[in-house]
Amino acid sequence: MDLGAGLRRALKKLTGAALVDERVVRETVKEIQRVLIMGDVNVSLVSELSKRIEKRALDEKALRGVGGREHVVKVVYEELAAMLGEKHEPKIAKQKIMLLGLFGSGKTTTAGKLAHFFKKKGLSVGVICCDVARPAAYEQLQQVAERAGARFYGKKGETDASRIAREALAQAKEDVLILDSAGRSAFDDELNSELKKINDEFRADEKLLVINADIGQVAKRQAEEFNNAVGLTGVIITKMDGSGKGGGALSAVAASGTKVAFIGVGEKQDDLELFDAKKFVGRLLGFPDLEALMEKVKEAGAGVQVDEKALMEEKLTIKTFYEQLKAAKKMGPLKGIFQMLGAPDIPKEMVEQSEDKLKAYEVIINSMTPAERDDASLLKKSRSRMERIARGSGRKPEEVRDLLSQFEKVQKMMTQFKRNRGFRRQMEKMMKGGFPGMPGGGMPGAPGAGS
Ligand SMILES: Nc1nc2c(ncn2[C@@H]2O[C@H](COP(=O)(O)OP(=O)(O)OP(=O)(O)O)[C@@H](O)[C@H]2O)c(=O)[nH]1
Ligand SMILES: [Mg+2]
Repeated sequence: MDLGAGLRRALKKLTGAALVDERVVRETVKEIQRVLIMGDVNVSLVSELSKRIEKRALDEKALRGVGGREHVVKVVYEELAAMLGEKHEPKIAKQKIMLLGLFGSGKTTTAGKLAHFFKKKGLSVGVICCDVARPAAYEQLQQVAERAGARFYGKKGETDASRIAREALAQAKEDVLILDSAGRSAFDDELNSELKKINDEFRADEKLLVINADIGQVAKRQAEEFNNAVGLTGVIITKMDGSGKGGGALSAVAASGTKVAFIGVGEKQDDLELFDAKKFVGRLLGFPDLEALMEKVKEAGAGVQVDEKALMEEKLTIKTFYEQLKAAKKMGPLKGIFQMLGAPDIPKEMVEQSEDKLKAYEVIINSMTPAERDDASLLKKSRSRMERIARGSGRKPEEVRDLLSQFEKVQKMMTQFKRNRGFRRQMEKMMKGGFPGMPGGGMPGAPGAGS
């Protein structure tokens, strides 16, 4: 599972919980911890991060209801972003940049993008083709350089890449020099020694690993290999416009101890963004930014509020029954939540009762004592109580009986439902996540309620 998906799932624990209390926060943090460690993020980094998340989540604000939920998600978001570093600020000055990476990761394209970037900043740029492995590499970079208005350095037919680097360096007068190296299908000894030789000659200020957002966990190993060879100073993640969420990049960055410098978001020279950790984490979690994420959390929270009321109520009383009836009438039967759990819905005929009838129920209920509202069995046992209520509310005794029989129907339904193991399981599953409304979230399958 990629890191982004894992984190999204961990957060669903939070958004799916009926109540965000200390236990839920701790469980969420534990889950995030597990996901990060499985994602090969450095263990001490993970432990530090989760300690900070837990402390901030529990200390900073009262943890009740939607506010608490949002707060925790925000803390997770901010701490992940902090771990990735802040916004990258490239120096706009004379410098040498070396691009490294495996086949097709986007090195050559990125060389063009960077050339374009520095040209726009008013610096002169030269690009050097040190890819001696692929026959068409020379022409490709030449075209890229031309488009960016950069000077091109290369030597056709040369097999020693370090020699090209040395000669280019001897000639070049440009402010920014960008060296494009050869890729491989996997890191091997040959690439290792080639890169070391180039590095010895070129002595780059920036050694940037180019990785594709799609690659997932192998990013960590790649980062380590390249880092061991030449010592990376940063990472560029390409193809962030594609399906990849860049989860692996988090591990790559953590593993190499560097920061993300840029991200590629398309094939054109303008499709390069300065890395912004907050935006990146937003993408990782499936949302473009914090605001969009908060919006979604609010929505999920709103959904759970209904759930909380309807399902967490330990005891169904006349009062809660009436509230549910009113709520059900307003928004339709509690379909989303009840049916999803395989629960019987509040009977349709009850929900479809007329406004008049609901009004009548209300006056009847208002004539009950608090004890009666809390314990309907008091009424069932006592004819005189029923008559008193009918008199007090100005309704017919049949109406009071009708209300009671409807209440009992629902009560029975709920009792059966709660006793049902399938229901309990589904409840637990729902509390642990799987609540619809989060990215990648699905509805738990609805088993039959009866058994
Ligand atoms: N959508 C998208 N495509 C990209 C991006 N960066 C690169 N590409 C595409 O990825 C493919 C490979 O890019 P190259 O720049 O040739 O990759 P490379 O690392 O130089 O490849 P080798 O030299 O063969 O190792 C090309 O089709 C690029 O257009 C990006 O940010 N977004
Ligand atoms: Mg290339």
